[in-house]
Amino acid sequence: MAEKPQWEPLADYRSYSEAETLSRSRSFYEEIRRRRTVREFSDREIPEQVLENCLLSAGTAPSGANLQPWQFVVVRDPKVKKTIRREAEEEEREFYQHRAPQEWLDALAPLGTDSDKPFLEIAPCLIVIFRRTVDVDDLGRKVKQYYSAESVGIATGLLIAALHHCGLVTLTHTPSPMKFLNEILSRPTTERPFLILVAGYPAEAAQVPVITKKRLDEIATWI
Ligand code: IYR
Repeated sequence: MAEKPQWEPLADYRSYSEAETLSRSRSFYEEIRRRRTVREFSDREIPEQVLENCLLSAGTAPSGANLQPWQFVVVRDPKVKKTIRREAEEEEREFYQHRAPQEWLDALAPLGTDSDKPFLEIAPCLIVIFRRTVDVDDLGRKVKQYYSAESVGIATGLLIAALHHCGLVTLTHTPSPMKFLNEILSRPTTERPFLILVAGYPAEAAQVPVITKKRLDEIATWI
């Protein structure tokens, strides 16, 4: 039987004056535009409560039918990080040496990436994000999930923004294929690895590639 909706007032909504709205839009942009994907990490630990709050932030994301099809596996154990690095580098070597077409390698060239992934061991924390493709209820019946890729993508975006907001840096890493993560992290086959979010503090002399973001008129059309 379908559940009836229950309603409550939008109590937590805040409205701002026009000036304040503009000022907040600017300051958020100034804050988020400083975010950079970083590949050189320090081994400094992230306080556990900070991680918890960032994951709670991610968990506020909208999702298809509010099914929240995400699972975050926080990996800090050096042995598990080492295993993930070994498996990921094996896939990456295949990717860079054989699987990737020249066109893809050319597109990656400005980022200077290769199959070496030391950050998987150096960074204090790997947040392995899984997306549920199907759920199982208390009676063992299958529950279909809706828009799970979109939902987990949005949650991941919030997580990246939350970590940035408290002075941490991240790297979105997608070894492909990622099936090995189910085995290492004991996740059921109903969950598919989405990406590894490497999180921590930047190494002291961390460098980032010189890249630009598209202009507004390139990314938006007004009708
Ligand atoms: N997964 C590989 C390759 C890679 C692919 C894309 I698309 C990037 O933006 C960056 C890297 C790797 O992690 O090196």
